Amino acid sequence: MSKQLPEGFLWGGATADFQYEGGFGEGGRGDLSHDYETNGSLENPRHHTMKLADGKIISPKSSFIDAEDVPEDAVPIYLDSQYYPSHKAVDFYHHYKEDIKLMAGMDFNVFRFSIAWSRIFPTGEEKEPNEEGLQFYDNVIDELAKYNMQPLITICHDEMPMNLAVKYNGWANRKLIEFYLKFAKVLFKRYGDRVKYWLTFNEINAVRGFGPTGVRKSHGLDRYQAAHNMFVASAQAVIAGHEMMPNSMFGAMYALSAFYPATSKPEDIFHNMQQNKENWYFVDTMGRGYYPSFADEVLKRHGVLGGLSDIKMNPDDKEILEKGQLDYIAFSYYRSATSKAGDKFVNVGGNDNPYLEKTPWGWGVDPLGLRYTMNLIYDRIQKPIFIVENGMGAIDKADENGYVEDDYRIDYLQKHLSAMADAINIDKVPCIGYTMWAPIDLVSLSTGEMKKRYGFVYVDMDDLGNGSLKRTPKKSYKWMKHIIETNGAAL
Ligand code: BGP
Repeated sequence: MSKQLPEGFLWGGATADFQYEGGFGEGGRGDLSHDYETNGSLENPRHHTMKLADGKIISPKSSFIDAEDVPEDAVPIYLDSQYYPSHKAVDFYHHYKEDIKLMAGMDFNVFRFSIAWSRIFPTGEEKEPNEEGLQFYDNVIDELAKYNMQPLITICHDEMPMNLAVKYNGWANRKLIEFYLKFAKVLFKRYGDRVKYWLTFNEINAVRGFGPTGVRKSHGLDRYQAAHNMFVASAQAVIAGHEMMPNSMFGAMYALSAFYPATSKPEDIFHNMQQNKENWYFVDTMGRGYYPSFADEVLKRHGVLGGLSDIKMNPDDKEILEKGQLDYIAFSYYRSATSKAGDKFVNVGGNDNPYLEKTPWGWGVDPLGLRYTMNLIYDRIQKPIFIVENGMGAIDKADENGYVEDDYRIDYLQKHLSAMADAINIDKVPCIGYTMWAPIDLVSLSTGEMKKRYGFVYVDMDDLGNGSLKRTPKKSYKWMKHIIETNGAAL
């Protein structure tokens, strides 16, 4: 079966402002929760560290730390004498013309990026937006237009202005809906004439962004109250967006690893169905416009014993969710994992699958899992899908010119894109496009380091932010250009 994709398929790359942009403290940018994000490792003190009441300094191992694991008395300390992941990242802020030209060199026709909320509203509470911040993204969008590349804008990629995190404790507070909607409408008004595709949230099922450290919560009322507030914010943005931009299309993005039952034991298969409901809770509510029948069951599993009746809702929330349901379902896919009876319920991760090779970070490499996930989502929601993150984090070794022979990345992508083409051409799953994470090397979210590289283009910078920032195409750069210019036929 041909791998050639339908005419108009969108091929591109995906990034996130705090991992890519830099420009910290420039152009009126306020502090973001991810400037304090608990990334990092003790051996790499540049990452977000926290001070305990007794003065002890801790540096949580990763941004995937759960709020429950952060000591009550911990407060983020802001070692501005040290390099933080989001402060310089790889400086897209000053390199955007060069980077967009490099992406155009691969025949990209779409580029996914997020708007740093605190560039537009530094504290989140201002009445008027920051013009310098708006101007930066105007420049990016206009530069993309020079190469006929469509913007795919993520309104909120896990973060928020630090002030909102500290003052309101993030999304657990319904006030965030009002702040978010003000932010979104400013974007629609300013960019709506040039932007068709929007994502209201990144990986909303991870529910990140609590308190000053941006940690996530995997259990408890806060998590699911925050999720509800985000559902309402997303739906209201979709409603407003459709009114202000009649041709716009809205998705939200979900972290979707494929979960398989660890064995054919009925208990494992049943548990796996329950495990998948952890994510369908989010996909169904926003993709169909109402909470699924099993919502109470998921909530009770996570300590919300009264189910949906424990979640604070306004009388018109139900109608808002229905009217503001998504136009398409976007997701990130990196790996698959297994689950078995008795396992803790998680929204990503799961157990090792012994049948899969692993990346250096232990992520199971499973191209067929991508085709499987595409089918699962489409069968469930019957709306187009959009793969907005997929890629391989690897330890790239550059030669003296910065060139990397990344055959392993070509292999990973070839297999995943081939599986994607089968889902589209054989299984008839409608897919709007594919944006690879991440076209230009940038800072890893879970480690806060440069070591874990994804790009088609190598960036000369180390884990402590030292380097020339020189960009050098890797071997995969030319390979991807050929795949795109044949619209997949060369897969
Ligand atoms: C997803 C995030 C991206 C990106 C990706 C890769 O969860 O949406 O921001 O970071 O993970 O993960 P990492 O950077 O940890 O390798």
